[in-house]
Amino acid sequence: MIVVASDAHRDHHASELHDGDFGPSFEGPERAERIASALAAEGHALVGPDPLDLDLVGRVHDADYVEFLADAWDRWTERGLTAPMAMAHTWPPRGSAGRRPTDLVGRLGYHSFAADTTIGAGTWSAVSSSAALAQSAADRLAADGEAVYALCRPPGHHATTDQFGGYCYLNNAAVAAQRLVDRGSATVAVLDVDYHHGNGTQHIFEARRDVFVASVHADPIEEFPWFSGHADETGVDDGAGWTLNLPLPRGTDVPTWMATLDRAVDRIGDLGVEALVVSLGVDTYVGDPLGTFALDTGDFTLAARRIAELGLPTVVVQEGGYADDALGRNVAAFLAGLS
Ligand code: OKP
Ligand code: ZN
Repeated sequence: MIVVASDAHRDHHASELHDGDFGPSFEGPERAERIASALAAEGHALVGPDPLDLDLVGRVHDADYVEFLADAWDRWTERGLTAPMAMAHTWPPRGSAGRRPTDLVGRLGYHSFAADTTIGAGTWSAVSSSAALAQSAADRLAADGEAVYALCRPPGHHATTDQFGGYCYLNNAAVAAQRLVDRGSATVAVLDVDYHHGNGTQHIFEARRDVFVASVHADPIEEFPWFSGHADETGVDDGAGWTLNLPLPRGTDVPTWMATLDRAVDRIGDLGVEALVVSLGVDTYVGDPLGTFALDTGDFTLAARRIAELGLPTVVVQEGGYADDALGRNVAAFLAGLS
């Protein structure tokens, strides 16, 4: 399978406020390195991305937000701040007017929703490259119909139209889905199997009837991202019925997870969409430090086989997965089941 990958991610090594401790993020460069070497060893062909099309990004994110992300690090240093990571410490109180602060520190709060995600010197270059991988994967799929894997880092599914958080800045899966629409697919499904709810992807597409978003994840009542991903969120306005959330309790066993995946896959099959984007988080792995599900490496192959039964042109976009030692084999196992 074609794997679209880049080294630009290496300069992005963020910090994270994790349960009260501030330290290196779980989402580090090692992740992509492990996946790339495992896939190369399996004989997959690694290719680089084309330059990012900012007009494409502007169809799934607010233009002001993208400009903010691109400039934030320079504005941080120009403001005389010397900390190695730019981050917010204040978010809008519920019911606030929501006016956008002009000062950078206030703007960081306006454009983020979690203290687990910071911006450093190499962040924009990694983020824009990660989105370019998703764009290029979609272009390749549109050209020849063969499934493509985008080794995106940082991940994207938590990034909303105008907020970063959950280690995500630009929504790579949304970029891929939008590209497939722009290249002629009337309808596309995003199937998000990451342990965490893809709140950003839902937010971007919830009022649209051309991109269906289905997600199997830990119940947000007891897990990050806490505030969306409930079963009764089924789409908004024109998008009514075009969002499917299948939350599961922490500690859910593998047979239950597989049966729930089946429900999402069946629904996608019933809708008759023309293309598929898989948001592949492997933090459902039994050994993942951020997850509580129990999938083993072979289960990723079984999951992929089930998804492949849809027979849809498919782009796979990397999301989470933090058991660094097992990341490569888990992703390789999934791709093996797809083809
Ligand atoms: C990103 B993706 C831990 C709490 C906040 C939550 C994890 C973000 C997961 N420090 N971070 O969905 O894998
Ligand atoms: Zn996750």
